[in-house]
Amino acid sequence: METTSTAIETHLGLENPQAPGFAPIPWEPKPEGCEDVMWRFSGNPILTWNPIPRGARIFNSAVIPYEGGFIGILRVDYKNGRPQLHLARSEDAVKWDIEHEMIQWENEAGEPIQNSYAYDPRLCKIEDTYYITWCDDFPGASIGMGYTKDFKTFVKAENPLMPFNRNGVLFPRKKNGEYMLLSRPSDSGHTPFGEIILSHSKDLTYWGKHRHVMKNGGSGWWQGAKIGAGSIPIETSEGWLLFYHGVSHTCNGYVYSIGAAILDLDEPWKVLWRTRDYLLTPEKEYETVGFVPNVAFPCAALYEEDSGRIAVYYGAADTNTAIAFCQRDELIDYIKSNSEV
Ligand code: BMA
Repeated sequence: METTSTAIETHLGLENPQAPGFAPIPWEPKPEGCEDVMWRFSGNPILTWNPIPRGARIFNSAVIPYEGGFIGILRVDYKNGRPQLHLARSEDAVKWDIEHEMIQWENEAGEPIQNSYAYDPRLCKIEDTYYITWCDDFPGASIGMGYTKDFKTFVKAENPLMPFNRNGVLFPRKKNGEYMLLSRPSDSGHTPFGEIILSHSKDLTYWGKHRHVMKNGGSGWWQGAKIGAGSIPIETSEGWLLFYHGVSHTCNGYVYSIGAAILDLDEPWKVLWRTRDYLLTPEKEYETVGFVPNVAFPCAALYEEDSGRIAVYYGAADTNTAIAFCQRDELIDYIKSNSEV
Protein backbone atom coordinates (compact mmCIF):
# COMPACT_ATOMS: atom_id res chain seq x y z
CA MET A 1 0.00 0.00 0.00
CA GLU A 2 1.24 3.51 -0.86
CA THR A 3 2.14 5.50 2.19
CA THR A 4 2.55 9.24 2.21
CA SER A 5 4.96 9.41 5.07
CA THR A 6 7.55 7.33 6.87
CA ALA A 7 7.70 6.84 10.61
CA ILE A 8 11.31 6.45 11.68
CA GLU A 9 11.91 4.23 14.69
CA THR A 10 14.92 5.12 16.79
CA HIS A 11 16.25 4.72 20.27
CA LEU A 12 14.45 6.79 22.87
CA GLY A 13 15.81 7.91 26.22
CA LEU A 14 13.41 10.45 27.60
CA GLU A 15 12.50 10.97 31.20
CA ASN A 16 11.57 14.55 31.98
CA PRO A 17 8.20 15.72 33.32
CA GLN A 18 5.60 16.99 30.92
CA ALA A 19 4.70 20.66 31.20
CA PRO A 20 0.99 21.27 30.55
CA GLY A 21 0.31 21.68 26.84
CA PHE A 22 3.89 20.99 25.85
CA ALA A 23 5.61 17.75 25.04
CA PRO A 24 8.91 17.32 26.89
CA ILE A 25 11.94 17.95 24.75
CA PRO A 26 14.42 15.11 24.23
CA TRP A 27 16.83 14.92 27.14
CA GLU A 28 19.49 12.70 28.64
CA PRO A 29 21.60 13.67 31.64
CA LYS A 30 25.28 14.26 31.09
CA PRO A 31 27.13 10.90 31.06
CA GLU A 32 29.23 10.18 34.11
CA GLY A 33 32.78 11.40 33.66
CA CYS A 34 31.95 13.66 30.72
CA GLU A 35 33.83 16.93 31.09
CA ASP A 36 32.28 18.65 28.10
CA VAL A 37 29.54 21.22 28.38
CA MET A 38 27.71 19.70 25.39
CA TRP A 39 27.08 15.96 25.11
CA ARG A 40 25.58 13.76 22.42
CA PHE A 41 22.28 11.85 22.51
CA SER A 42 22.97 8.13 22.94
CA GLY A 43 20.37 7.44 20.23
CA ASN A 44 22.28 9.38 17.55
CA PRO A 45 21.89 9.52 14.67
CA ILE A 46 18.12 9.89 14.76
CA LEU A 47 17.94 9.93 10.94
CA THR A 48 20.41 8.34 8.55
CA TRP A 49 20.85 7.13 4.94
CA ASN A 50 17.76 6.61 2.72
CA PRO A 51 15.10 7.69 5.24
CA ILE A 52 12.23 8.03 2.72
CA PRO A 53 11.62 6.97 -0.89
CA ARG A 54 13.88 9.01 -3.24
CA GLY A 55 15.34 10.75 -0.17
CA ALA A 56 19.01 9.85 0.21
CA ARG A 57 19.83 11.90 3.30
CA ILE A 58 18.11 14.17 5.85
CA PHE A 59 20.30 16.60 7.81
CA ASN A 60 20.68 20.36 8.64
CA SER A 61 17.02 20.55 9.63
CA ALA A 62 14.73 22.63 11.84
CA VAL A 63 12.33 21.61 14.63
CA ILE A 64 9.86 23.51 16.80
CA PRO A 65 7.17 22.62 19.39
CA TYR A 66 3.68 22.61 17.90
CA GLU A 67 0.26 21.61 19.29
CA GLY A 68 1.57 19.34 22.04
CA GLY A 69 4.18 17.72 19.80
CA PHE A 70 6.81 18.85 17.36
CA ILE A 71 7.05 19.95 13.74
CA GLY A 72 10.14 19.45 11.64
CA ILE A 73 11.07 21.24 8.45
CA LEU A 74 13.63 18.85 7.09
CA ARG A 75 16.28 19.19 4.43
CA VAL A 76 15.92 16.16 2.18
CA ASP A 77 18.65 15.55 -0.41
CA TYR A 78 17.17 13.41 -3.17
CA LYS A 79 18.91 10.70 -5.08
CA ASN A 80 19.48 13.18 -7.92
CA GLY A 81 21.59 15.20 -5.46
CA ARG A 82 19.24 18.18 -5.15
CA PRO A 83 17.72 19.26 -1.83
CA GLN A 84 14.14 20.25 -0.97
CA LEU A 85 12.21 20.84 2.25
CA HIS A 86 9.78 18.31 3.72
CA LEU A 87 7.37 18.59 6.61
CA ALA A 88 7.59 16.08 9.46
CA ARG A 89 5.67 15.55 12.70
CA SER A 90 6.77 13.96 15.94
CA GLU A 91 5.43 13.34 19.43
CA ASP A 92 8.87 13.23 21.04
CA ALA A 93 11.16 15.08 18.57
CA VAL A 94 13.16 11.89 18.08
CA LYS A 95 10.94 9.58 15.97
CA TRP A 96 9.68 11.47 12.90
CA ASP A 97 6.75 10.90 10.61
CA ILE A 98 8.05 12.44 7.39
CA GLU A 99 5.92 13.58 4.45
CA HIS A 100 7.05 11.92 1.25
CA GLU A 101 6.20 14.94 -0.89
CA MET A 102 8.11 18.20 -0.63
CA ILE A 103 6.43 21.28 0.84
CA GLN A 104 4.23 22.98 -1.78
CA TRP A 105 4.74 26.75 -1.76
CA GLU A 106 2.48 29.46 -3.05
CA ASN A 107 3.32 33.10 -3.60
CA GLU A 108 1.54 35.93 -1.78
CA ALA A 109 -1.05 36.03 -4.63
CA GLY A 110 -1.89 32.37 -3.89
CA GLU A 111 -0.25 30.97 -7.05
CA PRO A 112 1.76 27.74 -6.75
CA ILE A 113 5.52 28.07 -7.07
CA GLN A 114 8.38 25.64 -6.85
CA ASN A 115 11.87 26.21 -5.51
CA SER A 116 14.54 24.79 -7.80
CA TYR A 117 16.31 23.79 -4.60
CA ALA A 118 16.01 24.56 -0.91
CA TYR A 119 18.32 23.65 1.94
CA ASP A 120 19.43 24.36 5.51
CA PRO A 121 16.02 25.50 6.86
CA ARG A 122 15.48 27.41 10.08
CA LEU A 123 12.06 27.67 11.71
CA CYS A 124 11.06 30.59 13.92
CA LYS A 125 7.77 31.46 15.62
CA ILE A 126 7.09 35.20 15.82
CA GLU A 127 3.72 36.05 17.39
CA ASP A 128 1.21 33.69 15.74
CA THR A 129 3.19 32.90 12.60
CA TYR A 130 5.89 30.34 11.82
CA TYR A 131 8.62 31.68 9.54
CA ILE A 132 10.88 29.42 7.53
CA THR A 133 14.19 30.64 6.16
CA TRP A 134 16.42 28.52 3.95
CA CYS A 135 19.10 28.66 1.28
CA ASP A 136 17.24 29.45 -1.93
CA ASP A 137 18.11 29.78 -5.63
CA PHE A 138 17.78 33.47 -6.51
CA PRO A 139 19.57 32.51 -8.95
CA GLY A 140 22.50 31.40 -6.86
CA ALA A 141 22.68 30.86 -3.13
CA SER A 142 20.51 33.32 -1.28
CA ILE A 143 18.08 33.47 1.61
CA GLY A 144 14.57 32.25 0.96
CA MET A 145 11.80 33.22 3.37
CA GLY A 146 8.28 31.92 3.77
CA TYR A 147 5.63 31.55 6.42
CA THR A 148 2.74 29.44 7.59
CA LYS A 149 0.22 29.58 10.40
CA ASP A 150 -0.97 25.98 10.22
CA PHE A 151 1.72 23.94 8.44
CA LYS A 152 -0.81 23.30 5.68
CA THR A 153 -0.50 26.45 3.55
CA PHE A 154 3.03 27.69 2.97
CA VAL A 155 3.49 31.17 1.52
CA LYS A 156 6.78 32.26 0.03
CA ALA A 157 7.67 35.89 0.69
CA GLU A 158 10.11 38.12 -1.15
CA ASN A 159 13.77 37.15 -0.84
CA PRO A 160 14.91 39.38 2.01
CA LEU A 161 18.49 40.03 0.92
CA MET A 162 20.48 40.21 -2.29
CA PRO A 163 22.44 37.19 -3.43
CA PHE A 164 24.74 35.66 -2.45
CA ASN A 165 23.93 34.79 1.11
CA ARG A 166 23.23 31.82 3.40
CA ASN A 167 22.29 30.93 6.98
CA GLY A 168 19.33 33.27 7.47
CA VAL A 169 18.23 33.13 11.11
CA LEU A 170 15.36 35.25 12.44
CA PHE A 171 15.04 36.42 16.05
CA PRO A 172 11.85 35.16 17.75
CA ARG A 173 10.56 38.60 18.60
CA LYS A 174 10.59 42.06 17.08
CA LYS A 175 12.46 44.92 18.67
CA ASN A 176 10.93 48.39 18.39
CA GLY A 177 8.53 46.98 15.80
CA GLU A 178 11.34 45.58 13.65
CA TYR A 179 12.13 42.01 12.69
CA MET A 180 15.79 41.02 12.97
CA LEU A 181 17.59 38.60 10.68
CA LEU A 182 21.10 37.19 10.93
CA SER A 183 22.78 36.17 7.69
CA ARG A 184 26.15 35.27 6.24
CA PRO A 185 27.01 36.97 2.93
CA SER A 186 28.77 34.40 0.75
CA ASP A 187 29.51 33.37 -2.81
CA SER A 188 27.33 30.86 -4.65
CA GLY A 189 29.78 27.98 -4.26
CA HIS A 190 31.69 26.48 -1.36
CA THR A 191 32.44 29.93 0.08
CA PRO A 192 35.91 30.24 1.63
CA PHE A 193 34.95 33.25 3.81
CA GLY A 194 32.03 34.42 5.91
CA GLU A 195 30.95 36.55 8.85
CA ILE A 196 27.60 37.12 10.55
CA ILE A 197 25.57 40.27 9.79
CA LEU A 198 22.28 41.46 11.37
CA SER A 199 19.59 43.26 9.33
CA HIS A 200 16.32 44.94 10.36
CA SER A 201 12.91 45.18 8.70
CA LYS A 202 9.56 46.69 9.64
CA ASP A 203 7.61 44.61 7.11
CA LEU A 204 9.73 41.53 6.25
CA THR A 205 10.12 42.93 2.71
CA TYR A 206 12.52 45.85 2.98
CA TRP A 207 15.66 45.12 4.99
CA GLY A 208 18.25 47.60 6.18
CA LYS A 209 20.17 48.95 9.17
CA HIS A 210 22.75 46.23 8.57
CA ARG A 211 25.09 45.66 11.49
CA HIS A 212 28.22 43.56 11.66
CA VAL A 213 27.91 40.97 14.45
CA MET A 214 30.76 38.48 14.40
CA LYS A 215 33.97 37.86 12.48
CA ASN A 216 35.39 34.49 11.61
CA GLY A 217 38.66 33.58 13.27
CA GLY A 218 40.08 35.13 16.36
CA SER A 219 42.79 32.88 17.66
CA GLY A 220 40.62 29.83 17.06
CA TRP A 221 41.42 28.03 13.83
CA TRP A 222 38.30 25.88 14.30
CA GLN A 223 36.32 28.95 13.17
CA GLY A 224 39.09 30.51 11.07
CA ALA A 225 37.60 30.13 7.57
CA LYS A 226 33.98 31.16 8.13
CA ILE A 227 31.13 31.17 10.60
CA GLY A 228 27.34 31.14 10.24
CA ALA A 229 24.36 31.47 12.58
CA GLY A 230 22.77 28.13 13.48
CA SER A 231 19.70 28.01 15.69
CA ILE A 232 17.06 30.64 16.43
CA PRO A 233 18.54 32.74 19.29
CA ILE A 234 17.29 31.78 22.76
CA GLU A 235 16.41 34.69 25.06
CA THR A 236 18.11 34.41 28.46
CA SER A 237 18.70 36.87 31.29
CA GLU A 238 22.33 37.18 30.13
CA GLY A 239 21.54 37.86 26.48
CA TRP A 240 20.58 36.04 23.28
CA LEU A 241 22.15 32.59 23.23
CA LEU A 242 23.12 31.70 19.67
CA PHE A 243 24.56 28.39 18.50
CA TYR A 244 26.61 28.80 15.35
CA HIS A 245 28.92 26.83 13.10
CA GLY A 246 32.61 27.57 12.72
CA VAL A 247 34.65 26.22 9.85
CA SER A 248 38.31 25.28 9.65
CA HIS A 249 39.97 25.07 6.23
CA THR A 250 42.24 22.03 6.24
CA CYS A 251 44.31 20.43 3.46
CA ASN A 252 41.58 17.80 3.38
CA GLY A 253 38.65 20.20 3.06
CA TYR A 254 36.40 22.04 5.48
CA VAL A 255 35.65 20.90 9.04
CA TYR A 256 32.41 22.23 10.60
CA SER A 257 32.16 22.51 14.41
CA ILE A 258 29.57 23.98 16.81
CA GLY A 259 30.19 27.05 18.97
CA ALA A 260 27.96 29.49 20.84
CA ALA A 261 27.79 33.21 21.50
CA ILE A 262 25.80 35.47 23.80
CA LEU A 263 24.52 38.63 22.11
CA ASP A 264 23.32 41.77 23.87
CA LEU A 265 19.55 41.68 24.45
CA ASP A 266 18.93 45.26 23.32
CA GLU A 267 21.64 45.60 20.68
CA PRO A 268 22.11 42.04 19.42
CA TRP A 269 24.87 43.00 17.01
CA LYS A 270 27.06 43.35 20.11
CA VAL A 271 28.73 40.07 21.08
CA LEU A 272 29.14 39.88 24.85
CA TRP A 273 30.80 36.47 25.05
CA ARG A 274 31.74 33.82 22.54
CA THR A 275 33.24 30.35 22.81
CA ARG A 276 37.02 30.41 22.39
CA ASP A 277 37.00 26.62 21.83
CA TYR A 278 34.35 24.65 19.98
CA LEU A 279 31.58 22.97 21.96
CA LEU A 280 31.32 19.98 19.63
CA THR A 281 33.45 18.91 16.65
CA PRO A 282 33.10 15.84 14.40
CA GLU A 283 34.43 12.85 16.34
CA LYS A 284 31.77 10.15 16.07
CA GLU A 285 31.58 8.00 12.96
CA TYR A 286 28.21 9.49 11.95
CA GLU A 287 29.94 12.91 11.96
CA THR A 288 33.24 11.96 10.33
CA VAL A 289 31.95 9.54 7.68
CA GLY A 290 29.22 10.31 5.18
CA PHE A 291 28.43 12.29 2.05
CA VAL A 292 30.60 15.17 3.31
CA PRO A 293 32.86 14.01 6.14
CA ASN A 294 33.59 16.10 9.23
CA VAL A 295 30.50 18.26 9.43
CA ALA A 296 28.49 19.20 12.54
CA PHE A 297 26.01 21.86 11.41
CA PRO A 298 23.41 23.16 13.93
CA CYS A 299 20.10 24.47 12.57
CA ALA A 300 17.75 24.32 15.58
CA ALA A 301 17.56 24.13 19.36
CA LEU A 302 14.65 23.08 21.58
CA TYR A 303 14.63 24.82 24.95
CA GLU A 304 12.80 24.36 28.24
CA GLU A 305 12.93 27.58 30.20
CA ASP A 306 12.12 26.08 33.62
CA SER A 307 14.75 23.36 33.59
CA GLY A 308 17.21 25.16 31.32
CA ARG A 309 17.49 22.05 29.18
CA ILE A 310 18.57 22.57 25.59
CA ALA A 311 18.56 20.01 22.76
CA VAL A 312 20.56 21.15 19.74
CA TYR A 313 19.70 19.58 16.38
CA TYR A 314 22.59 19.31 13.97
CA GLY A 315 23.34 17.77 10.63
CA ALA A 316 26.23 15.29 10.73
CA ALA A 317 28.44 14.63 7.69
CA ASP A 318 25.69 15.99 5.38
CA THR A 319 24.04 12.58 5.88
CA ASN A 320 22.62 12.20 9.38
CA THR A 321 20.52 14.14 11.86
CA ALA A 322 21.79 14.18 15.44
CA ILE A 323 21.00 15.78 18.80
CA ALA A 324 23.34 17.17 21.45
CA PHE A 325 22.35 18.40 24.91
CA CYS A 326 23.48 21.17 27.20
CA GLN A 327 22.13 22.95 30.24
CA ARG A 328 21.57 26.70 29.93
CA ASP A 329 23.18 27.88 33.19
CA GLU A 330 26.18 25.59 32.90
CA LEU A 331 26.64 26.60 29.27
CA ILE A 332 26.38 30.32 29.98
CA ASP A 333 28.89 30.06 32.84
CA TYR A 334 31.19 28.12 30.55
CA ILE A 335 30.94 30.62 27.69
CA LYS A 336 31.53 33.55 30.04
CA SER A 337 34.61 32.04 31.57
CA ASN A 338 36.06 30.67 28.31
CA SER A 339 35.23 33.56 26.03
CA GLU A 340 37.13 35.22 23.25
CA VAL A 341 35.09 37.78 21.38
C1 BMA B 1 27.74 24.51 3.56
C2 BMA B 1 26.25 24.29 3.39
C3 BMA B 1 25.75 23.19 4.29
C4 BMA B 1 26.66 21.99 4.33
C5 BMA B 1 28.11 22.40 4.49
C6 BMA B 1 29.05 21.22 4.45
O1 BMA B 1 28.25 25.36 2.55
O2 BMA B 1 26.02 23.97 2.06
O3 BMA B 1 24.49 22.77 3.82
O4 BMA B 1 26.31 21.18 5.44
O5 BMA B 1 28.45 23.30 3.47
O6 BMA B 1 29.00 20.54 3.22
